[in-house]
Amino acid sequence: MTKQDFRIVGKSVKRDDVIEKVTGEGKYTGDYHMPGMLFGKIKRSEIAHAKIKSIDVSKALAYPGVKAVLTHHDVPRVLHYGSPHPRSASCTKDQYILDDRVRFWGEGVAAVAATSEEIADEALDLIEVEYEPLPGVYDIDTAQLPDAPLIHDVGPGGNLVIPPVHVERGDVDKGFAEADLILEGEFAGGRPTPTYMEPNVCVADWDGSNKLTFWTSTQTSFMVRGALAEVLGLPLNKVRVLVDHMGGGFGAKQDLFQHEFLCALLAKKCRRPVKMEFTRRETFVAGRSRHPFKLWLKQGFRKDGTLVAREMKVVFESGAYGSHSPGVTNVGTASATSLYRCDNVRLNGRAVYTNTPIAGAYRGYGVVQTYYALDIQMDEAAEKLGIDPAEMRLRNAVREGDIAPSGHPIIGHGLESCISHGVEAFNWAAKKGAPDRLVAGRPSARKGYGIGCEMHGSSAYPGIKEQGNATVKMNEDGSITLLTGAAGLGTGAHTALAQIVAEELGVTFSSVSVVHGDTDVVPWDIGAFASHTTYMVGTAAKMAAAELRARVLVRAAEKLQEKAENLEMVDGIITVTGKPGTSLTILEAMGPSRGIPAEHLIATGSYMPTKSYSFGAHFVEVEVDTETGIIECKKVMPVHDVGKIIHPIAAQGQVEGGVQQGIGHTLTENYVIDTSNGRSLNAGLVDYKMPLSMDMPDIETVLLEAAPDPGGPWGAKGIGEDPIIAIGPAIANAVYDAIGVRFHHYPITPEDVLNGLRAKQKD
Ligand code: SMO
Repeated sequence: MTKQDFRIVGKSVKRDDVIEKVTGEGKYTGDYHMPGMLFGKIKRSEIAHAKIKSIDVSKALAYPGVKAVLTHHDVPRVLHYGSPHPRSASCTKDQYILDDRVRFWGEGVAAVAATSEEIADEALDLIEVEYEPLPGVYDIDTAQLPDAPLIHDVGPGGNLVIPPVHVERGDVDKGFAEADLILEGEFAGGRPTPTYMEPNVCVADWDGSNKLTFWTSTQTSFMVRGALAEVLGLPLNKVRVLVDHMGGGFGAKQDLFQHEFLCALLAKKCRRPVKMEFTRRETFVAGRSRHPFKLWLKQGFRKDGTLVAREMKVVFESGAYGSHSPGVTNVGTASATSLYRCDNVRLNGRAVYTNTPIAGAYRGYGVVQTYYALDIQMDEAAEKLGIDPAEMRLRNAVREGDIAPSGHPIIGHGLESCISHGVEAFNWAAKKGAPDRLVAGRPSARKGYGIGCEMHGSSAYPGIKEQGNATVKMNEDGSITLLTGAAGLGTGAHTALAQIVAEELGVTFSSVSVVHGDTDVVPWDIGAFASHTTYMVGTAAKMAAAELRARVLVRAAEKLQEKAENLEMVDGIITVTGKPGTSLTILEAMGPSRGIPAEHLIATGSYMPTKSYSFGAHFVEVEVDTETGIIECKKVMPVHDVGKIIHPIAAQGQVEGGVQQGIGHTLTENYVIDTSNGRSLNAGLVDYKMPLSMDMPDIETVLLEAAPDPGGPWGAKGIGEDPIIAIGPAIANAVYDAIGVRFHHYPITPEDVLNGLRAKQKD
């Protein structure tokens, strides 16, 4: 990478959306109101697995203010994936918009449109459903029994969502034969949900030409357009999907949800706009959680710490429908080929249906689960072999040229840099080597230190190409409009894209404005996920900006009678190298003559990357109270290699948010399903404990530009998902360091701590 002075990239310029967000003026989908708009609500099943014998909507229909009711008799009987994501294409189509059967407690069985939300709500109680209960499956083990009740008639057999994923490299048996130490363990994780601030919401409106306009809180507007068009039997240009601001997505807003189809169908039936907005409770029941999992891991090590063999079996719980299970199973399983290098691996991944709410995409996408196990067992091996845990990781860290989970060789490996940097900055050796774990002034507390590592791919899924596009327009006054299909989840990625365009084009940051999320206007985009917006769309935007810049300089060269290659453009001013005093503004080069610009300046960049990996290491200090069992995360030093930092504060925000979410899923967050009947036990924020600001540790984020990726803008890589991965095992390892009790699951609750301490005392 050539050395370059950056004017805009690398600076924490003011994000153009922040003022309107903090003043409450930013528009979210829920803010849209239209004349004559109706409100939709969904009747949800109160039984987890049943046939619908009959459904009587006559009383609801007769209720004043009710305009339409839909049941499975009234909607197209089309099977769909639930997730229109290409990663899910290996999934059997397993969802109907409404079926004559329910497969989880809370699944929609009917939808109502009425003149107010209250009336729609009241009408739900007037719908009479008669169920014929079916035996249910509520956990991973039962789902795999040979005589387990079957949840779907489609699929590869049993309750499998997809055929098992098998990855094998090298000679595993030979590897184990050469090992001095073999460790084997079982791991498991609960069901954290992303708990975004903005509940899912959509508004549907049909016009006289039978065109659907659809506002929705989605990360993947073009996929929503595709799925709606397919099910409604419309060409793509008759469905327009718009996304304004979003209050978070975290992966879970990638699906095409039942309420989205129903909202469009209700609006069509009523010939009036319809809005549907989830309650907080519905975000749990009908949203998407992380996949609960069970995992068995066996690894062999040499005396010097070298990892020589790895065998893993993981089962992900998909819930009632497939959604992202193919992607999560493939990515989660393949991810265990890497992080810590091992030539001999045998991995098996499965996903099973259960009669529980649907698991989907959630930040960390299968990798959170598998790396939790890898990093805890790495710590156990270090202890058994008498090697410092950081040193153990340095010896095994993935390196340049190693094959990544995507199957591509790794270019730019930042893991060693992250570990080494953190060891110094965290003062690891001194802390870890301290003679005791006592906490001053708190006799019942013990402190402990732990490390966790991660690597995560952007656009790095075997066999799937992701694509980002960006269009850059120069307006007649020289101002710039960037058009992108990448949704703005609240990550700051749009600001980064504007910075990239301003930097590459040679204009001021404030002269670039971003238009996003209207499928009729912006270039096609696969969606904002996989930590790839800045990396992938950023490169597309840089390409478009470079093309535009070249065309401006050609015009300027004509006017100045100079060669274009002798010209420079900075902040919209074109100068001639070596000739101070000669300059043109963009407008003078391109400007309108009698209102007509010299040229229609519009360029589109298109980028289809194959892979990119970013790396990180988290260093954690915890305090564990041996009387209450409460674990407090006191200090976290997340060290991340992002290749090139585009917007330091936005990147830091991503890291801090990931740490907070990760602390939640490791210590307190778990959406609990009663395994005797499939009912949700804590679908709401009173009983589901997210960490709040008071629970936040002191976070000292370190961003490194250790291993730039040649495919990203000036080497930039993804940062969205990374920080949620390493924090979990780092905490579990720190808890062990504090109290000498090993936990192989999350969340690690106070009860677990007290039970663990009691069991240890008995030993
Ligand atoms: S879980 Mo992600 O938005 O690929």
